[in-house]
Amino acid sequence: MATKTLTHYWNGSAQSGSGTPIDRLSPSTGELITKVPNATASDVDAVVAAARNAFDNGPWRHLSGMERAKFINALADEIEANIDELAIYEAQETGKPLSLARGDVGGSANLFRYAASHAMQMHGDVHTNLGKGFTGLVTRVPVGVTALITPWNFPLLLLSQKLPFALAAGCTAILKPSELTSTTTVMVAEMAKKVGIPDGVVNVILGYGNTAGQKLIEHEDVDFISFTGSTRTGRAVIEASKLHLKRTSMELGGKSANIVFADANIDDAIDGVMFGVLFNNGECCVSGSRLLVEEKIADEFVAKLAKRMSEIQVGDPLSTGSQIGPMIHSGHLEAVLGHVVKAASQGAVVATGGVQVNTGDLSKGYFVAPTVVDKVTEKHDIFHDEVFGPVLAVTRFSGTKEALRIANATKYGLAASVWSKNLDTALDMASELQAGTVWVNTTIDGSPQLPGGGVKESGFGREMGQAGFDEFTEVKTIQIRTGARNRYFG
Ligand code: TXE
Repeated sequence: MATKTLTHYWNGSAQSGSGTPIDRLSPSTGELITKVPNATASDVDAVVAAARNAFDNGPWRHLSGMERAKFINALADEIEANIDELAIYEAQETGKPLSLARGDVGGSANLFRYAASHAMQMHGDVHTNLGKGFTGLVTRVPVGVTALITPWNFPLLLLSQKLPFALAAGCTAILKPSELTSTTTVMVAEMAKKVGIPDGVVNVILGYGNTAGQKLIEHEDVDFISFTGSTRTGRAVIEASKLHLKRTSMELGGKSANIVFADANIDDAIDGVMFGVLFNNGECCVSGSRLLVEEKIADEFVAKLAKRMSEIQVGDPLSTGSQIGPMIHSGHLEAVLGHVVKAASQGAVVATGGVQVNTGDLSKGYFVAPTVVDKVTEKHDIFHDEVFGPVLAVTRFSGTKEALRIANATKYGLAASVWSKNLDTALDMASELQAGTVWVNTTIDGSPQLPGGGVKESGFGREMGQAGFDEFTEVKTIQIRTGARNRYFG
């Protein structure tokens, strides 16, 4: 595909901006694939002014929920109609296999449809038993101008966990994608225009996080920041939000465990563990990057797993048959391999992988062989650090109590999976695991109705489900007295 040149987008039209463009090179081939403008402070002021004006003075928040739902559903139709193009750009820029990118596009359309149903159901409560002549209305109103900041691993899908919910609530939005993966976000803004969403409701600002992003989160006229990304940047966002006491929602990093008991269906568990750590090249916030396996089955389980992992097809994301693609950029490739080298130097055992794959067609990309690091304990850094690649850290345990202690022994709390056919074991674990989501005999599963999010240093706030919609609303109470006033001063 030819190089794509992007522009910012506000007030319903493309805006070239004034900063020096950023070159996005393919993580598979090193070719220039996208030119991305890098917003200046005045570009950020302009995009925020557009969103502010559309919220304060535009029609969007005054439309009926039914009307907003029609627009959001039309956007879902557009996303589906453009699945081929959207998926290719996603696969090219992120390095995820094309089949997975197509799944992300379909999942995104579903999120828009689900969120549209919330637009129609947004309502409050009426209190009529507060005493004679006293009525209370507890209403839900849109939170206002929202900044939706997304990372590079699922550009469209993570945007779709935010944008349609913001739109359903009547908010206006400024989308800030990663400079590495901006194309599909701009395409969504263009589609919003095409389906007739009023100008200024969906806007995009492009560029680096520490300049464009930082200016955006500090801006007085942004009311709410919905952020997905690293825990380190999440802290910076919270710090900036203190300036004007903005509300925030944080979807941050993780070190999720797949916990396999001896009574599990072992073949299902092996498949689940592989899916958990290899899904999206391992660049996934809920990645099952730790395996906790019961001691009595551990040797056999790890041997089988390592063999299966070594057979995975690593390749160009656009080639059929590739099961995982390259890391997002060269610095990340080095970081991922560095975690493995450090683990080995601290005494863990690399059972398979741990190397770059750079032969033949893959010589110019950032490919990592699926990796299993065995005999990991809480003393090893790899037990705690988010690797964000196809690297599994294996720890053995004996019994439910120890499994639980080891599972909870990280600063993160995004997700966990339990593999057991014993209902008592599964439910006891599920209730005590410190995680926003627990899967039982499945992993990285879900549906738009089910909220996701973290505890501990994985963040706060929820996306999807009723809870995800509520994030974009504010509760407003209206108290009405009728009849003669019971005078205080007589
Ligand atoms: O994320 P950042 P990065 C983890 C993962 C990865 C690491 C670094 O371990 O290796 O984070 O990735 C914008 N003000 N995750 O550096 O920096 C940025 O432009 C405002 C986990 O890419 O958190 C991008 O749009 N915005 C994660 C978004 O924040 C700022 C997914 C995320 O970037 C900003 C991705 C600032 N000061 C990485 N600095 C997950 N939970 O899925 C950056 N940004």
